Formats: sequence, C-alpha cells, structure tokens
Amino acid sequence: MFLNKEMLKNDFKRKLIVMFSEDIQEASPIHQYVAFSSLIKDYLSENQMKTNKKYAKDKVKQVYYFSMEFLIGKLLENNLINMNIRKIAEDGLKELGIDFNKLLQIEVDAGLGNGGLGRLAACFLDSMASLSLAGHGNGIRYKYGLFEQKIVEGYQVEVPDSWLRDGYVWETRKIDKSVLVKFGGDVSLIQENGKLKVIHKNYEPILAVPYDIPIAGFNNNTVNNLRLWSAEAVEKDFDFTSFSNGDYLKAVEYKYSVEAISQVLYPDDSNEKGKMLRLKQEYFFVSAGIQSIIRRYLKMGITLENLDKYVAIHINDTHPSIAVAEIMRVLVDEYEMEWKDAWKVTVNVCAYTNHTIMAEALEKWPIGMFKKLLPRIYMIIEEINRRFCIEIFEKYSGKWDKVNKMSIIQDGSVRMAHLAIVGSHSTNGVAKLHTKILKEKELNDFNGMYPERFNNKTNGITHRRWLMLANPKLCKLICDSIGEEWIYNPIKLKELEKYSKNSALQEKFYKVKRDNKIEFSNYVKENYDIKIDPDSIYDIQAKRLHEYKRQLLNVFNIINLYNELLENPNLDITPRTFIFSAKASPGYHIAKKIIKFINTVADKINNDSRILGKIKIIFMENYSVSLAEKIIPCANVSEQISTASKEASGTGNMKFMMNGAITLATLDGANVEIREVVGDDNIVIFGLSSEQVFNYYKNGGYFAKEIFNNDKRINKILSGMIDGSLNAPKAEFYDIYDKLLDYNDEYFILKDFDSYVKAQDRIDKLYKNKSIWQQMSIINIANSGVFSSDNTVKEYAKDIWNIKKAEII
Ligand code: 26V
Repeated sequence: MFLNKEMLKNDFKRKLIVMFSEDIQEASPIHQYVAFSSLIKDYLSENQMKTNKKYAKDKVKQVYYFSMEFLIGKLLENNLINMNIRKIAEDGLKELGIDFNKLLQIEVDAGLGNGGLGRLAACFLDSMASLSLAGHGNGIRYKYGLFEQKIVEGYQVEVPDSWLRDGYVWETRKIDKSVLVKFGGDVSLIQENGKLKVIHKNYEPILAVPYDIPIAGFNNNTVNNLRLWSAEAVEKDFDFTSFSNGDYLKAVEYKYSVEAISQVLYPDDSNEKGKMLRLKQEYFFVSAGIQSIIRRYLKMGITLENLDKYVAIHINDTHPSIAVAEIMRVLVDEYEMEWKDAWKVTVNVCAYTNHTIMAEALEKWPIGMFKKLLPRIYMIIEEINRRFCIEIFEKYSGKWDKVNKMSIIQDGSVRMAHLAIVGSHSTNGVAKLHTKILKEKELNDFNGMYPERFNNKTNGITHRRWLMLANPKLCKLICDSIGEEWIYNPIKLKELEKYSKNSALQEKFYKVKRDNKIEFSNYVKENYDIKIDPDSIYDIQAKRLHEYKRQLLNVFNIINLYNELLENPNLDITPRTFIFSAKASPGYHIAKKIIKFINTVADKINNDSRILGKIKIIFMENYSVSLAEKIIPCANVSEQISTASKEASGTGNMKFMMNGAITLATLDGANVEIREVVGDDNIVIFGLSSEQVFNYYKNGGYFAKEIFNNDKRINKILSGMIDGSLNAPKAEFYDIYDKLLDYNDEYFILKDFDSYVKAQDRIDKLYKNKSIWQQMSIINIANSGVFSSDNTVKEYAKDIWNIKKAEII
C-alpha cells in the first residue's frame, strides 16, 4: 500500500472527525492517540486480509504459538517502524502541531507476561511476521496484566494493572469466532453402532470470545494475528432462576465467577499446586485455540488425518501442554478418529519448549482437582499414559524404576512436562548449556527414550524493537557506518567489527551512548529527584527478582566498594551509577525483602557525602517493556550474574549487548554463547561454572559460614545487615542473613563474591581506557546479530515447524 505524508495527514484528520467529530485543534491528546492508532490499524487490516487470503488460497502451513504470556509492550511505534512510515508519521504529526514522542507515551503497555518467557513470545511474533512466516499467537486476554509496581518507603507495593480501562485500540472483538469451553460435569462412555461414544453431561459451558491483535511484519505486507481469548458467561446459561426470583446479586455473581478465568495473569511465584483457577485458564485458552484452529481447517476442506501438514502448534513451556490431550479429545471424541491415527497427528503437530530447570517452576496438578475440572481430559491423559508406560516397559525390558520416573501420572499428580514431551515430536531448550543440562540431567530419561526429539534453539530478541525502536541514535550511526543491510539481515552487523579500532568512529559511538545517558539522567532527575552523573559508569541489572539471579551479589559488591571508599575517599575509581529494576512476585517473601534491602542501601549510600558522589544507586520502579526500552540503551555494564546452571538463557543479556553494553557474567545460559561470539577479551566472566555448582549440590563441600568467618569484607557486609547500621529495624533483613548463613547460601553468593569483586575491578580498569572500552562495545554490537530472534525463528521454522516463507505481494 502506497502512503505518503500528505495522505497520512489527511487520513488522520478524517479519522478524528469520524471517530470523535473533532478537528486537530479540538482533539485532546488521548483522542489524537486513539484516532491515529486506529488509522494505523485500518492500514494493517487491509494487509491482514491479503495475508489471510494468501494463506488460505495456497493452503500455507501455519504455526500457532500457544503461550500463557505475551509481553508485547506498546505497539504504535513498532507498527510504524514495521510499516516503514515512522519518519513520515513523525514529520506529518509535527506539521499538524503534535509532538510525536508525547503521542507515543499515551499508549499503555500490554504487559501480559511475567518476564523472559512472555517477552520471547512477543519477539517471536515480530520475527515470524517479518520473515514472511505464517505464525500466530494464541493466548489469554487478561483484564489485568502483571501488577504495576510502586516503591513505597523502599517496599514493593502491587497495584492492579488495568491496561484495558480506557479501551485498547489494537484489538478487535470477533464475536462470531467464539467457541464453547466445557468444565466439570459427568462423563460416560457408551457403545453406539459398534463405536465408543463419549457422553459429557452437566458441564459448565464458558464462552471463549477472541480478541485479535494484528502483528505486522517489517516492510513485507505480512500481517499475522495474535488471538487472545476472553471468558464470558453463555447468555442462556445466565442464572435466570435467581434473577427472576429477585436475587439479582446471585445472577451477577455467576457472571463474575465466569469472567474470573481471564481476569488476571498469575505472577510466577509460588508453585501452582492447588490453584484451580490457573488450571482453568490453561484449559480455557488451549481448548478455545484448538477448537478454532480445527474448525477453520475443516472449513478449508482439509481432512484431519492431514492436519500435521498444515498446522504446527507450539507449546511455550508446560502451561499449554494440555493441548496434547485436547487435540486428542477433539480428534477422537468429536471426529471419531482412531486413537492411533489421532496420536500420530497430535505428536506431529505439537512441539514443546522448556524454559527453566528450576524444580519449583515445573507444573504438577493434583489428580483429584484435575479429574473434577476436566473429567474427559483426565481420562485421555490416563490412556496416553497407559500406552506410554507400556512403551517404556517394553523398551527397558521391565524396569519399573524407569516407568516410575517417566510416568505422566505419578504420586497423585499429573506432570505436565512429561505430557508435553510424550505428546510432541520436538522438545527444545533455550540455550546450548540449558539444552545440555536438560539432556544430561533434568530430562535425561526422556532423552534416552526419544533422543531424536531433543534439540537446542538458542533464544533471540527482535532487533527492530531492541535496537531500531529503543535506540534510534545508535541505529542511525550504524546505518551511517555500514549501510542498511543489517536491518534486513542482522548478521550483517558484523561489518561494524572492522571499524572497532577506528578512533573517529569510537568517538561517535561514545557520543551516542553519552547522549542516551544524559537523556536518562534527566528522566531520573525528573522522576526520582536524584542527580546522576552521565560520566559515571552506568551499571545495570534489570530483570525479575529471583534469588538465583543474585541481585544480592550485586548489592554486596556495592557495599564493599562503599566500605572501601569510606576507608579511602581518594580511591581511584570511575564513578558508578548502579541501576536496578525488578519486580518480585507478590508471594515471594525473600525477593521482596531484597528489594527493600537494595532501597535501604541506596538510601544510605546516596546520602553519604563522604564518598564524594562516587557511587549512586537507583532502583527504577515498575520494570516493563517500555522501561527496558529506556534503560538498556544507556547501559555501559550489563549484569548477568545468575548462579551458573540456573538461568535457562536470559534475553536481557542479548538486548544489552546489542546496545553496546559490556557483559559482566557467569558462564550461564546464553552468556556462554555471547562469550563464544565476542571472545574472552570483550566480556568479563567470573564465578563458579555449572559443573562446579552441580558438584557442590551432589557432593557437598560448600560451607557459607566458613567464608563468612574468613573473609573480612563479607563479615562486615553481613553483620551490617543486622546490626542496625542501616536505616531499618534490626530484624528487617534477618531472613536474608539467615538464608545465607544458616541455610548455607543455596545460590553461592558468598562463594562467588571474591571473584565478582575482582571482575568489577577489571571493569573499572577497562573503562578507564576509553579506546579499549569503545572497541569492546563496538565488537559487542557487531556480533549481536547472531542473537536476533530472526535467526532463532528461522531455525524453529526449518527444524521444528517445517514451514516456509509465504510472501504477500
Ligand atoms: C519461575 C519460577 C517460579 C518459582 C520460583 C523459581 C522460578 C524460576 C523461574 C521461573 C520462570 C519460568 C519460566 C521463565 O520465564 N523462564 C525464562 O524463559 C526465558 C525465555 O526462554 C529465559 O531467557 C530465562 O532464562 C528463563 O528464566
């Protein structure tokens, strides 16, 4: 579709009149935003129609990415970039007297995810569309996304994220595509004409209503779909008896109990045991998604035996793994397919990604609850399991321990990861190290059973959002230096490497970073009333708060540095600004304490004039996609310091690298691969290896108290937590202290402390040499193209989904 600035301006004026009967002068900023975004959506709709027609006409194989989370952030600027009209939009709006950046700020983030897993799903959608791949999202339209975090007196306070309150421009309600999802009830099996028939009675029907969000590819006319389901009461089942009896409240209560299903995104804190509503959410969006997919393919005249030639379903972590059983239910019960045939199709259709080795995060559902909520699905899982156990038994000639270890149903619960692996033709980890650990440890038995199913797909990030959108100055400098080819093929960023020693270019990169840092310091001054020095090193750790991510290790180093500065105020260090941003799950007590601890330490250090402003600590509240876009472009140092083996991949690490930060890291997750591509000289590595960590877990030999007794620095830091020297009650941080000493420091913070301090010292020395630092930074940017999600998604398409490009002309 051809579009120039004048057309855009005219269309916009027209849209304001159509929507609000207002001209530009009258329209409020919010109306301007709504009208402008709706206009952009109109343009996308045309291409979406073309895209759908092409997919249908050519019977293109399509992938449906099933995910409980899609952390997409704001869409307006992203859509403008992908439609290649960002510049004319900015210029056109300016001519109409509208501040483009202010307009962009009006949009609220769609924060339908906890962290890495949800953001990965969003990056994949962007890449699939941009690579002309037919790939769509399937998820839940939560009324409330991940809570909004406020920091009050150093504590995290959670506020509901009512992102839909003022309406959401990008979605379209598709009432005609609604489906029924059935919960509970009684199931009986009867024989009819020699066939087994399933009778499901007394169930509770819930109406699943889809809301579609267009996903635009970059400069290629492709517009795919993100379908999010909302739960509503089926009108005829509205409790009219109570209503007509005058019990209006009861009638309304029912409506609310139904809508509860898509009310709120669960924060990934405590284990899921006993959380009926969460299981309901999982089945709800999976069943709705599968039913609507199958319905559509039948309409296209495709027989279900061939479904796997036209459809791939991706199971993003175990949350949607019930898809395996739901596909079986639809094929066997509704379309009377033979079990064996249905199973073959199901396994070929499904593929599963594992995102963590943290045992607490592995989903298990109590049998009783499962049966009650999903009686038919439970029967199907029992049958899947019965056949699977026979397979194990045959393969391992009667070894019961293998059966016990791998069985899907065991010890009173349904193990969702097992279901996902058994019902999929592919199981992948998200970084080389993570996949290795899965194969050798966590999922070793399954790897023995189905070695051909296991594979690695290292995560990636979309360079369109994380470089072009988030860091326009750097984007321009790169284009000025090596042209624009990298935008289409991010591997070409490599061209930059040959200039890494060029001092004129180094100076330009330095200036871009410094400009970003100044912009950020103004933002911090305005919002936090803290002055930070743009010439200090911006050292950033921004990610969910988890003990294994070790924000504590970071703080301990800061306290140590502070202690050293108190002893010697003339210590020759480059001033540092330590920036944290992290949400803790509302039920994760220690994580919330760590937030309070960071803020308490910040308060003390920021206000101590004796250290001459050499250290500043900022905790930025409410980490989100939008905040990440602000923070990451100004980082000098990227903190990726998880206990080795614990971080499956990390994706923040890739975003920072792409924006020229130097990674300070343990050899964990994708850090290992970052080191592989940039080389040892361009990353700072410290700490225990994953082998060493496993070795300690297995054989013991680590005694945190020993370190506490022998290392004066640690002794001082830990004692300072509980002796009242911080501006907090003495008992405030005792839990943290206790976990480190009495519970022997599960995440090896004290063990890695010395190595981390030395690594931080190396950072300081490297930064002092401006030319070396700039060279390192350029080399990092130059090699970050490897981590574009375009590459990752290409591999999924080839190795797992077996789908090909379908270009829209
Ligand atoms: C959840 C929980 C809940 C209980 C406490 C421990 C724990 C640990 C981790 C999680 C998150 C599980 C799923 C997840 O978000 N994984 C992240 O996925 C990213 C995308 O693949 C990956 O980059 C991150 O390393 C991984 O943590």
